[in-house]
Amino acid sequence: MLKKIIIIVIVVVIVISTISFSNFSTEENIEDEDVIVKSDVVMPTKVSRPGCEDIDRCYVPSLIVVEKGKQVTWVNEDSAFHSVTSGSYDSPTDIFDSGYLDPYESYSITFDETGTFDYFCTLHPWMKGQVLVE
Ligand SMILES: [Cu+2]
Repeated sequence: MLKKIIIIVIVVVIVISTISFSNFSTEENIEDEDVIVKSDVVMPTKVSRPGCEDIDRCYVPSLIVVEKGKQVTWVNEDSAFHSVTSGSYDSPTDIFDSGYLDPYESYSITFDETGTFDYFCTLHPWMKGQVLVE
């Protein structure tokens, strides 16, 4: 009987330590994620030359649908400067403007109003994207 109790105690201790260890690893993973910027939209390489608009890959994805109040993050993965500027090249709207984003720089905005927001790159007029806030 005593043997059984000892075995049960050992099993419980092993289970508890396994659970604590897995919790610890989860916390470590969250810390790692803070370092890496999670992108919703990417500016891929070579978009500083015309052509990406033909295959709809100047901003990827070129249309992003988000819920009202959610943040959208763009990451410039190209080796050239780019911007995320509201409106179109012919008529910018002054709602948001990232300014020139360095390679691997990110830009985030929270959309608090519903609607369709067109945006473009001030340096490369063929680069166009849309945010649909629902
Ligand atoms: Cu650009």
